[in-house]
Amino acid sequence: MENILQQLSLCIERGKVNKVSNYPADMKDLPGAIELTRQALDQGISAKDVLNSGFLPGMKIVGEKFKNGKIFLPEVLISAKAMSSAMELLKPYFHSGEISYKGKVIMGTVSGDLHDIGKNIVKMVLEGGGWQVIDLGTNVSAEKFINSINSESVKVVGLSALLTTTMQNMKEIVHRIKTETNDVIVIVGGAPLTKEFADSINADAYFSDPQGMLDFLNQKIIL
Ligand code: B12
Repeated sequence: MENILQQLSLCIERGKVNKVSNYPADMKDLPGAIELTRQALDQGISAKDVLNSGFLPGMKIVGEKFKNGKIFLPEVLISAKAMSSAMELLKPYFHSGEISYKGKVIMGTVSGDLHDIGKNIVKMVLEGGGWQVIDLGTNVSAEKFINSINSESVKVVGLSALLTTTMQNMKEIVHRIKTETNDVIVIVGGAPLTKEFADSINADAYFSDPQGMLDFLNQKIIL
């Protein structure tokens, strides 16, 4: 069992989607994340073990390598593709309740801002870490965040901004979330932000990379 889950983890880390994919070249013709997930489930390995000992360790390595500058954006995207393709096979187990997410997080790019590449990467890394992400997309207003927090009963929100102008909208959105909802943790990120700015708008935390947010959620938050 350990062997197949280690192979699965490696496929996710290296971005090997399935047997027919030629990437990465040194894994050509080997089974990929999809085949190994199917094989593990067919062998009677529980979906929970496949998730916890196959998917999560692979994406954890990816998140850490990206944080430390050892890999770059394209590699993260390829790993995320391997993970999300194989994750399709686990979906029925989430629906049946056999496996559950660690918790739910709302993500969105703030009003006026259409940049979503960074936000989408954060989303993929969080999903790869076992969190369910409700993605509100781009140009998201305070109302939309607040409505979603209430209707989905979510306690963590991640806001992204890429423009120095829309950073200012973030201030208003954080303020409204803090005053119009109860005990919601607001995490902010995006290239122009700093920890000082995050503190000045009363955000609960700032991270420059997805792994920082994932580590924070895993360590600090029990939902
Ligand atoms: C791609 C891009 C676009 C694309 C966006 C496509 C898309 N779907 O996202 C398009 C062409 C639409 C675009 C439009 C504009 N852009 Co633009 N764009 C960029 C560009 C080249 C890359 C941004 C990017 O995706 N980076 C890669 C991602 C992975 O990085 P990231 O977003 O920072 O995310 C990482 C971290 O910050 C963090 N993170 C991000 N969000 C969050 C959230 C949380 C909670 C956490 C924890 C972490 C986190 O994790 C991510 C992964 O590590 C940058 C320049 C540059 N090289 O950065 C300009 C840039 C951001 N754009 C700029 C500008 C000015 C514009 C426009 C105003 C141009 C115009 N005159 O029309 C418009 C604005 C449109 C709008 N209303 O939003 C300026 C901003 C300048 C400023 N000071 O504000 C930049 C810096 C270019 C420049 N040098 O002038 N842009």
